[in-house]
Amino acid sequence: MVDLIGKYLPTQASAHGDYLDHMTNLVHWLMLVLFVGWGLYFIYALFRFRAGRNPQANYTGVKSHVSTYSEVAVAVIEGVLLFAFALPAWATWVTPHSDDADTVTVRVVGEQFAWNVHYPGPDGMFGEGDIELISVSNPLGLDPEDPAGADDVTTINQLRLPVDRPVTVFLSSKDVIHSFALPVMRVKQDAIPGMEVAVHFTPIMTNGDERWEIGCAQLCGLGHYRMRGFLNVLEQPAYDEWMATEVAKRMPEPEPEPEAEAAEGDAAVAEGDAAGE
Ligand SMILES: [Cu+2]
Repeated sequence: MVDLIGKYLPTQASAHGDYLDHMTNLVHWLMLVLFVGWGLYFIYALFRFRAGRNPQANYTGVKSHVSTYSEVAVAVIEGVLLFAFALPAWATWVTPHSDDADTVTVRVVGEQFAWNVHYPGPDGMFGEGDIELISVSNPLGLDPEDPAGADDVTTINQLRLPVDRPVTVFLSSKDVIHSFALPVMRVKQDAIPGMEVAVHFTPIMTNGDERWEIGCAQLCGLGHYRMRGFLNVLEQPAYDEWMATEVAKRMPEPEPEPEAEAAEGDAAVAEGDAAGE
């Protein structure tokens, strides 16, 4: 069953994904048993209670307790799946990562029909935003005056993450309910206007040549079908390089004055030395 289902599942690339796939397998085993069981019973009932053999209806009904026992058994198995597997699993991926310093934090804001991605930049702080400032060129409404936002990096439909580091996505929406789906990360979470929901996962492999999608898993309007982004998981150096390039685009000359002064000072000293000799 694991292999059979695995064949149809997308790549599994997150730390918690195997657990979830394991649960999917267990649920499918239960469904297979129920499907075959009910199917056999249906055929048996067609044959056993056929009109030819039962010209007169029987008003007493079934006296055996088999059906009660089997239903209790199914309920018990479902209870085990829920309490022993599903709830503990859910608890692990709604619990924030313990290592704060290592966690990559990203904001993702859904809109009709795109995913806005917002990185806090080197200072680790998200710049403030304001609904009033939202425009075509500023889809997140970031405040250009806010120093915390000066080094922030934003992208549309492109989520880049480093491999093997815990990730927390703060998810929200600008308009209607969307659903942030990263199939390869086994992540799916509704993006709800007015709420910020934290999503925790850890990518354990890079995407290499594969194209990994960000899907919207909630019918959100006419353009829902094209609300599609891409997830790139990179090695740490490649990620750092990309981030540095993006930051440089937004802050073309980081602290130009002190550097220039220092250079001038050095030159003056050099000239002085030369004159002294
Ligand atoms: Cu959507």
